[in-house]
Amino acid sequence: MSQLIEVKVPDIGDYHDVPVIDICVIVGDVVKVDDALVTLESDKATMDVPSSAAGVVKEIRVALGEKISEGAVVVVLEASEAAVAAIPVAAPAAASAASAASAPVAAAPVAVAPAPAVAPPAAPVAVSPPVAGLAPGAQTHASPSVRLLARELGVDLNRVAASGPKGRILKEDITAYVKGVLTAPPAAAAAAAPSLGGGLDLLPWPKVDFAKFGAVEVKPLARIKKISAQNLARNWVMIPGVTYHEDADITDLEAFRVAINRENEKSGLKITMLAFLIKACTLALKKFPEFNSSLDGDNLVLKQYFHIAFAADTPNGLVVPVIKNADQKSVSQLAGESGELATKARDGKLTPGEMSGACFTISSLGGIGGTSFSPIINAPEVAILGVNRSVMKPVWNGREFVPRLTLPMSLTADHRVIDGALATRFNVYLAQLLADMRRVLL
Ligand code: CAO
Repeated sequence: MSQLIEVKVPDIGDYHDVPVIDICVIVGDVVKVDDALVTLESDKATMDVPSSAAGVVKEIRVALGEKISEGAVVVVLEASEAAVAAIPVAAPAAASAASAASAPVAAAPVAVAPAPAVAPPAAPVAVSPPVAGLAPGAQTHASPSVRLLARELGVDLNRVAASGPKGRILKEDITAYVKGVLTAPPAAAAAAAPSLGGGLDLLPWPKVDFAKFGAVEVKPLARIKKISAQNLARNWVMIPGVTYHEDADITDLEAFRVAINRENEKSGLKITMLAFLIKACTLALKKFPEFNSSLDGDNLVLKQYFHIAFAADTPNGLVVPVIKNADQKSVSQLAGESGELATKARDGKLTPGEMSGACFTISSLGGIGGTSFSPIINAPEVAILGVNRSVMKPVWNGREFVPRLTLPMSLTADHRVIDGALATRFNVYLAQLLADMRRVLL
């Protein structure tokens, strides 16, 4: 059994003679409850007239541009028995004869069968649903033309950020969404789906006209910043990195460094803390080989060489030169080579070969300050060590507090390869080496 239902313009407040700007169904369309049938646009608002029932569109009673008011029949639907049964459940305003009686729209009576568990078959009621554009809690708000555009472009409206009034999705929002997808870094977009189980469902980047709020200056990003931004974004999103903190007592090491540098003042060679860190890290990598590895599909590639990278701050952005076979070099050689590479980095003269092949990276902010941070792993490496400025701290030696020079270390490790216990063991060992570099000889 099927019934004909006239869907009418519901109560739309004080609006009269509102033009129809869109008709989003054609005869024969199958519609569900709340599907938009037509869109009306007054001088102040755009409103969808949603379907009050599920069924098949038999007749469209309005034309584009026609001006209609509350109570005008928009569409005639042929509802199946099941579809009709759904009407009062889906539309609470029409669920009782009382509310129907007080409904402002004098609709043609239709047979409505409420859910049997709730009530016996009710008297015919008017079907006058709320207007979707005005109803709170409705799903996505978009005019049919916008919906049509989204359908044509294969855009899921639930993913589009709305900028229109009352959360309405506009054509520009669809355009911005599509642009965002097309300009997303290909590596992140392509790689995210398989490893993260269905993609990230990220919203498009917010587009703001900053000049609306005050004066601005637009500066194109330096080439290095653009490249590193893409790498950093991918690494941040794709690596489950956890940062572990440890304090290393470098009181004796710093005293030794200062003494050696004083001794060598004339030669000009300056031993840096970074050089000691590189040395200590090569030993820690040898003791904990997982740190000297890379993920390659289902394999873990364990490297038998020890190339250490260090982040260098340059006027154009961050670059990461690499000291090859650092384990085979003395601390003096490491100091000399890192100094040369840092100078080349600042002058923009590093070759690609000097920036590739790293196993592990050190990011030293010690010359600047800070107490801790969370460095981002430089893929395909699996860990990075960050250090900040060393400070004197009172340390309890069992009898009293003594002043010790303490180096704050922040180690970020890829949890897919290195768990917390291993990372902490690595940190503790590194701190032991720095506390007493004689251990390097062992
Ligand atoms: N604690 C206290 N002082 C420190 C220190 C530490 N951990 N590390 C360095 N210093 C001191 C140095 O001894 C030096 O002092 P003097 O001039 O009195 O000798 C001063 O700070 C400057 O050191 P530096 O940072 O220029 O030199 P470096 O060898 O320690 O580091 C380099 C070289 C290239 C790592 C560094 O210049 C640099 O670019 N660091 C920034 C790295 C960075 O930006 N990381 C962030 C990456 S994530 O955004």
